[in-house]
Amino acid sequence: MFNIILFGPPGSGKGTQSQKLVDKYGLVHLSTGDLLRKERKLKTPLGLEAQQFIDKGQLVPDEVVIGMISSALDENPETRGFLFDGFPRTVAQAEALDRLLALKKSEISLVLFLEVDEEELIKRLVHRGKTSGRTDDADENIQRKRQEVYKNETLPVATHYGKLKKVVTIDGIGTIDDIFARLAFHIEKKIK
Ligand code: B4P
Repeated sequence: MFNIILFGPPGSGKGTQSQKLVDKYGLVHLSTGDLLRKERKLKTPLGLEAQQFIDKGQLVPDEVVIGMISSALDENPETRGFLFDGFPRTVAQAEALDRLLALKKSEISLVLFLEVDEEELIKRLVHRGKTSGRTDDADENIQRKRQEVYKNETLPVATHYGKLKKVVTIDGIGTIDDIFARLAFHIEKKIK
């Protein structure tokens, strides 16, 4: 299996690029943000609990998202690989993912790290908030909180995979097509 993590701060374009990458490479797209929003829409107990964290710009507890990913891996036994988008967001999630993949005799092949400066991120998310209807996009204080949580809790995930020499940093500023070309270049180098 060829498994990719699309990594980066909130608003770096993970969701935007994931759509294009799964179309091109035939991977299964696993976005914990999308899975949590689906649970909320269905008003499941998990979705309602998760929303309380999301609305404050905090991370949803590890055991909740790890459980969701574990089920999604089991539901797709025949895939050629997964694209993880917005997961893992803590080192505990990364270690759990590594264990789940090892059980399937697989591993993370590549971590693509989208780098975007903070002011550009806030600008994008405030702009997205005008149309997305997402409660966590609604105000700039929540955006700043999310960036802070990213630096404290999520950035160490890059160090975890950096030690395993799996991380490639990509400039996340430019047009959506330019950034897609940069990502595709590194995927193709690795697939060969
Ligand atoms: P997510 O749904 O993962 O979303 P995100 O980080 O906000 O955005 P993303 O990076 O995907 O940016 P996008 O493409 O939309 O997380 C939401 C919340 O769920 C988290 O805060 C957390 O509470 C919870 N959660 C999710 N996963 C979790 C986990 N594993 N553990 C714990 N909690 C978890 O792009 C942003 C905007 O920029 C868009 O408007 C887009 O159009 C624009 N844009 C994209 N590319 C651009 C470009 N090149 N130039 C200009 N604008 C661009």
